[in-house]
Amino acid sequence: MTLTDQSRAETYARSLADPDAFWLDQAQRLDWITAPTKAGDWSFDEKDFHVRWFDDGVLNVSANCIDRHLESRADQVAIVWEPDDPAEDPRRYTYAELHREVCRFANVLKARGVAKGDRVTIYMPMIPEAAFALLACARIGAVHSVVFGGFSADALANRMEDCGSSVVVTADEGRRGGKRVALKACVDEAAQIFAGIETVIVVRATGADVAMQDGRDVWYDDAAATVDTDCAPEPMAAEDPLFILYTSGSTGKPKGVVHSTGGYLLWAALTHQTVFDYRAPEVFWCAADVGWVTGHSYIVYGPLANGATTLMYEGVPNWPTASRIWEVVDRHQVATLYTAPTALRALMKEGDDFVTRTSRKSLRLLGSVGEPINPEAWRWYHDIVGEGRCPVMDTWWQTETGGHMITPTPDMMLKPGSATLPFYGIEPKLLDGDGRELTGEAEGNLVIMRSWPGQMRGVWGDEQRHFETYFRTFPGVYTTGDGARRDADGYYWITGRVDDVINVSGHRMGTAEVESALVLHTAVAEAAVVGMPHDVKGQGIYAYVTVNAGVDADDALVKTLRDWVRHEIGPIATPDAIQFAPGLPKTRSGKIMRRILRKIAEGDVSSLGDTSTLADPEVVEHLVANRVSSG
Ligand code: 6R9
Repeated sequence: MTLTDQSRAETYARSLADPDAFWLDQAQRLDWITAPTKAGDWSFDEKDFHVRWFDDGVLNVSANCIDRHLESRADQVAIVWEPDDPAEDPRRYTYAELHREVCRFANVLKARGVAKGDRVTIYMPMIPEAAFALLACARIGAVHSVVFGGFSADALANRMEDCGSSVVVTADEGRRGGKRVALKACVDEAAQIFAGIETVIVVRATGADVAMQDGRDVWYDDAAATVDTDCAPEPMAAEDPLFILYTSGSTGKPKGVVHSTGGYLLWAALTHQTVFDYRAPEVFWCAADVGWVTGHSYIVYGPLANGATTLMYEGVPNWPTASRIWEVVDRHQVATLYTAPTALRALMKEGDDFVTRTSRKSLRLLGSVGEPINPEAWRWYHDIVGEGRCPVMDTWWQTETGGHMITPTPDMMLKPGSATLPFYGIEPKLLDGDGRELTGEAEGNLVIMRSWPGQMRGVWGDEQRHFETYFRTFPGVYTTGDGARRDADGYYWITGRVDDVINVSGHRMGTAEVESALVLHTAVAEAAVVGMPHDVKGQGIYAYVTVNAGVDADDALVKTLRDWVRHEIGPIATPDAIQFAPGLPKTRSGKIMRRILRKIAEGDVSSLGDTSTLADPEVVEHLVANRVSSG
């Protein structure tokens, strides 16, 4: 590999100047059954829209993440698992053991009739079997769709129906922060909603007594006892889909973002290696949940493709105490910790003692992801957690991008709060609202000019939606939905979403989704949801609700509606504030003026801007007078 001996700027310049040579060279990081002779083949033009990478290459992702390491590191730990309860023992799986576990899981899936191209839903707690399930799908060419264990039965059913998945892998229960999560019961509820659920594979995680339905439900242990521990990896075309992951957009239902086999894996592996300067067998800890893209790329695929020891943590950062995350670092001698600003802000509030009473000497590098990191949290992470010796990698990317896009590398000059510079092959630009390029120091819509290997390949079952969402607003470029500022050094500062997506604790939530859930309740006539600043979560959810005639808009209803949304979507969608509104500010054509609702939610009522197009200006006065604070 030629990367390590060249400076970032030189390598970056080469990646743009001769992309074919650069990417075919990079592709050698992977083990190919048939090596590709082509790099990128793509067009963002409407009439010829397509994105393909390494099109004639053939490989298997699980063989890249496991089998190819067996010769040199069979006995190295691949996955170290830290349980929710610190009194319990961690579990460790070497690469040899991982091979056995994944083969067995793959054979269980096969025995239940799962074949190449079939969709398998994974609805799991953070236990090693979740990683085994992902890799088992990859091994046999099944397309996995992980649904975060905090999503509701309804959300699970919708996602299964959307991708036509009849098989779900789950556990009896999950555990987080000392609490139990009834996963299997949720699957049972989902099966009442979506009748297409034919097979439920249940991993015994807590030993809870759960109902099992004959013919449909099977205990993983029982099934695994009857299968072989070897399973040949399925040869896959580079462009075959590896997984679907649902993510929220500004309109409609969540989209099933589709990622490829070859390009995605290369992107995950290259960014993990380069951005974190990964050195095997150091322990790498990405403290995300495998239900989000961060978990896919930086707990499972990137680290394992690089022969890393990856840490999987079942619990939450602040349980049983605010020292837990640092105790886990010490217990497993973690070299790199990759987490979200929301966790840092929550821990920061608890005081430095919880940090300083731990050692953290093993830490070499820190990472941040999921939302803009405020300079104060950045400095605390750098100075207190890392004692000034660990560079902070603030990595900007999205579910759609597969891996890091704008990010520092450890040798660079850093600025607290800036994601710094584009990664290899990434050519960002800032555009004004009319699509004109802004040069030099500027702030505008962040777009990406050319394709990269980790780019999403489609929206499951809806090619047109892919184009409309990302390539319609500004023709010929990928629109990120984020705003950014570029400073005099060319460094990028992400300012947040410019669309109707809010970022709650680093998790994406579409305002339209929360609105649809609210209006499903019989008490609600109309609802409008916006983001509001929140000192720990980054953004909170502020809902304006108009109730139906005869309904009492009281505190009891606030609680009812919060519980309702929690049940409809999941706890992460629970509104932080609900304001009852006799009317919503609308234009004469009936369009809700969200700009005004956002300002009121922010408490910034002195600058409501132009309200002359409002159909009924008095509505705004009422909203301002009755603004609620979160709680
Ligand atoms: C990886 C992930 C994507 C959205 C993205 C942006 C925000 C992520 C960020 C960041 C500022 C960072 N975001 N990382 N904003 N600085 N380092 O989080 O994917 O869940 O799809 O969210 O998150 O707004 O557009 P996803």
